[in-house]
Amino acid sequence: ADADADADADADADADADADSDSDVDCYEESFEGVRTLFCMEAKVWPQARDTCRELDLTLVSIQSEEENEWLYERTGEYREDTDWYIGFTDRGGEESEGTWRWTDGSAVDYTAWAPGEPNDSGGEDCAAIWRRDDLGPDANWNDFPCTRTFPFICQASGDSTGDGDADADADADADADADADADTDADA
Ligand code: 2F8
Ligand code: CA
Repeated sequence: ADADADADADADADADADADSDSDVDCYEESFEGVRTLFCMEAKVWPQARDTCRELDLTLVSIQSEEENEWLYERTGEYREDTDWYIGFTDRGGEESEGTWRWTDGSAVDYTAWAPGEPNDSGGEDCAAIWRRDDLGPDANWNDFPCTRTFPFICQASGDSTGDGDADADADADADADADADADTDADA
């Protein structure tokens, strides 16, 4: 068992070394109203996308306005229009949090842009993405997906000057620990 523990520790050290090297993360950097916003091209399950943003000292994007949503729709279309893109909006964490959507950076939820009929938790869906379906415009284009789907993702600096830029870390850790559909993908992380 000790040998296993050592092997695990080595694997962790390798993962950390990878995480520390920003050059491993394939993202395009832009600015929205002065806020660093990264479009990261490698499709990942939601928990891994969240962790990748954290490793860059960012969070998955939170969207505060129609202007920002339209900008993101336009920019994601430029980088890859044929896929959906993860954002930092989730109701993971089991029955208690089902239906209570939160931003991973702790922002207040005062703007949403769900597509018609969404979020519907269809078969268990707790992670939101900008849904780039052809029939949806830039105004109402979010959908909840299973967190195990892989999509490219958007990281952003927190606009929160209090510095509590990863306010949801605890809730997320609890959700990670939950023995739900995310468990398998988290084990791979
Ligand atoms: O891929 C998941 C996705 O599947 C459907 O859309 C294509 C569902 N829509 C309806 O059930 C109307 C989405 O809600 C679901 O997220
Ligand atoms: Ca859905």
